[in-house]
Amino acid sequence: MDDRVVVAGALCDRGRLLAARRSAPPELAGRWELPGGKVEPGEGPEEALVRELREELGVETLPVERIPGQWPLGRGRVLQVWTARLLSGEPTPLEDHDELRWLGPDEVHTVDWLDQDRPAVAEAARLLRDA
Ligand code: DCM
Repeated sequence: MDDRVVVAGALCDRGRLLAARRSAPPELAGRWELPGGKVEPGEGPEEALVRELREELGVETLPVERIPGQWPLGRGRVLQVWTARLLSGEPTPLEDHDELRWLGPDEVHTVDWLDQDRPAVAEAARLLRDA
């Protein structure tokens, strides 16, 4: 069974991780996530991540490494997460989000992450701390 993959980015810059607050759909609005979206047919996951972060945040990014594991999202979808570096641009909530926040490794627990994002956020915080 091929699960449909949703990719998300643990976008890091100057020792901080980017958190994005969802504005939709209503059941997810107000919760925080690692920004990303669905991989389209024919697209590679890293290519999809770069596209999604460009569309949603207006930035150019470089995927660095996959955070091990994948997390079920329901309806046959799974979440996979890559760490990514900010190459250019200032993240701006262009679609799907209404607030962005850069969090240091000791601040990542200050926002209400989507449950399915929490293991990857914890690992990203650990990587930031060790960097
Ligand atoms: N999603 C998630 N965690 C993320 C990114 C997305 O749980 N870090 C979920 C929310 C949606 C689905 O993936 O159910 C598709 O995301 P989008 O609506 O942003 O394309």
